[in-house]
Amino acid sequence: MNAKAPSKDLLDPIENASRDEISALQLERLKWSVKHAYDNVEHYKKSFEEAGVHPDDIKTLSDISKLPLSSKKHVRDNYPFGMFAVPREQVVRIHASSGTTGNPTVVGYTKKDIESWSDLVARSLRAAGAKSGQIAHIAFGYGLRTNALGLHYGAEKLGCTVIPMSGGQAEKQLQLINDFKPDIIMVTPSYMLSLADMMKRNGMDPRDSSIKIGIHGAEPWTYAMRDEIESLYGIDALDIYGLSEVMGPGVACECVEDKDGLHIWEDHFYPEIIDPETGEVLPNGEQGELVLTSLTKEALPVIRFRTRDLTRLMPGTSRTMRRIERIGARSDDMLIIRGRNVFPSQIEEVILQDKRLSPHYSLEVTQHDRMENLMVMAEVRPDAGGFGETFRQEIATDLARRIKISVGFSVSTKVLPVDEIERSMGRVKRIIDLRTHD
Ligand code: DLL
Repeated sequence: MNAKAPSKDLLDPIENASRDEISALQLERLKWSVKHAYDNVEHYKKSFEEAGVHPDDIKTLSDISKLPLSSKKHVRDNYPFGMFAVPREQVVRIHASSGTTGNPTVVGYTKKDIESWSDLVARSLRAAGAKSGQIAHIAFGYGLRTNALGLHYGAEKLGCTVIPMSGGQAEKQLQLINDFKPDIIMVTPSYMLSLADMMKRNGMDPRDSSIKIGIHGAEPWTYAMRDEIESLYGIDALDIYGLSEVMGPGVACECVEDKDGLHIWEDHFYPEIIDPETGEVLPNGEQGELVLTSLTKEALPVIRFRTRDLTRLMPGTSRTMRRIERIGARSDDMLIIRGRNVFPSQIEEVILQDKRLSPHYSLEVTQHDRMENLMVMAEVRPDAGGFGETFRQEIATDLARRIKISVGFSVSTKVLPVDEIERSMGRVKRIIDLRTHD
């Protein structure tokens, strides 16, 4: 895998620097970032002191493991601007998460941070196959969240003509896709599927659209889902990753040459994989929770930030920068049913093995007299070869059997008629947990 030819289509030569060069740059930047956080953010000063470490203890890259881990909770606890490492006047942009529970997490950027972010998104888009001069339609929501604006600045930087369509308004999306003829679309994978449904309902074939590249992220999606999107539209569908606290979209992205894992932009972020239970750093290649340290951020440096995303580190391919495996799940997305663990992506894979089932599904967890049950609700495709109750029941029985083999325990299944599963209008919500948690 590592023997693949380097890409000839890099935006930035650093993407293919030697590993020694990358490590040397990382160490120099890590020392700066750790000192910057310690000197300017009360939280880091306090937590370093409690752990008995000082920025001067960072002499090699592996010394990073001496530093305490940080999390979303610390950003929340210091609401709104307590994690900023520069005077507020130097912060040119604020973003915030929706904050459905507790305070929103607030993130800030200096002018230079916005520049780096745009550079990294431009680099990501180029890796995904986008080119200067192409038209890019952005169907992520514009607003407080980092998604759309981050991608927008990067696409402009790359030299694209950007259409800031924003999320929702499916009819308008279709009209602009038809009339403006974008080459690239950026949207969640689940909404990309919803758009294809809408097109078909309006008598359009998604394969006839002008779109050549789909850049998708902000939620987990499987390889089976990628195949589905690629064949529906006849495009290359690439995975882009990021999170607000660490920057926003563009921390890592797949390259069109390999479509196999996401290159993490290691000149700006230092990745580690830890055991989510113990916090121990895991050996190279092992699956665990991704922890990221920013190396260049001014306004909101993050040191050993726990992403909760489960993945593993892999060597580079078309670029020397290492890859993370596609994020199958977040540690907090894991469902525990009758003491057995299951991730929604495992169910998704089994559903998509059956060509009679659409890629839309939802999972409902219930509890009766302490007995927990997982109900998998899938939906028949219009061209499944039947619609009736008996036909759907047959598929449901088969689905239950295959899920049991895959996840190791019994679930209930229901296969609904065409279009009965609620469609994603942005970030999909697949799990309905009706259990009463004490
Ligand atoms: O979702 C940033 C983003 C926007 C990434 C657009 C890609 C495209 P947050 O709202 O802070 O930021 O949510 C971050 O979303 O920790 C993951 O759990 C999940 N996530 C983001 N990208 C992917 C992906 C944006 N490609 C959280 N695959 C992260 C799986 C993803 N999960």
